[in-house]
Amino acid sequence: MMIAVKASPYAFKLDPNKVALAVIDMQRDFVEPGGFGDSLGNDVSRLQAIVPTVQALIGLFRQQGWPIVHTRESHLPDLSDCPPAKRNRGDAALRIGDAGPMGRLLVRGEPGNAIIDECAPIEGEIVIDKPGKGMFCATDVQSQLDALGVTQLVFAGVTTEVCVQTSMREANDRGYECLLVEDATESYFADFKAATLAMLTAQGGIVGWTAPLADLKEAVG
Ligand code: TIU
Repeated sequence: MMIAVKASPYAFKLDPNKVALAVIDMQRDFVEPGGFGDSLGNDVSRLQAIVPTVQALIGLFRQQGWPIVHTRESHLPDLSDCPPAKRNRGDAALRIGDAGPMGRLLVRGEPGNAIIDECAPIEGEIVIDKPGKGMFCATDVQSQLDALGVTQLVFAGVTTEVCVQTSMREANDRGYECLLVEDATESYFADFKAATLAMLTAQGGIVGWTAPLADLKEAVG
């Protein structure tokens, strides 16, 4: 039985047997001082405000027994999966792979690359290390979702217009119905978040739907 969630631009029909949550890049590298996001000159404190909401959303999916995918933006220690075009981008003092206060920036296994404790995956949840912004680029997430029969993805995480939007667009092109939880995502730039929500839902939901957590919770009951 479908669950109608009040959403923009119109109700999202959630299928409890086909839905999964995708929590994008809730990592120390983006949320804490001394990580990759900070090295790019961003105010990382903006992202910390959504942590309780992301936690509550994860809790809702756990309570329902629905699948959860956690992603990490990360590179192998030898950076063989980091194109020079990515590593050389920008003019920051520290680049991907350089040593920062939480270890090497955006490198798999380093302390700063971990998902923050509040959102940490538990046994049985899918964890995807991705070298790109989108979750489908150079990962096996699609086959893992196929194995579970997932056709709908609820999105949360950081940052709204970079890894979250890219992942949602990739998912939309692969045929998933996508719902972004408005207060469980954040950007370093308030106006970019607002613009992203608007552009995803324009034209009858050209990329998908958005809704606040309260409306998802109310619908799920
Ligand atoms: N810089 C920025 O806004 N984001 C990223 O580099 N990665 C993610 O969004 N995870």
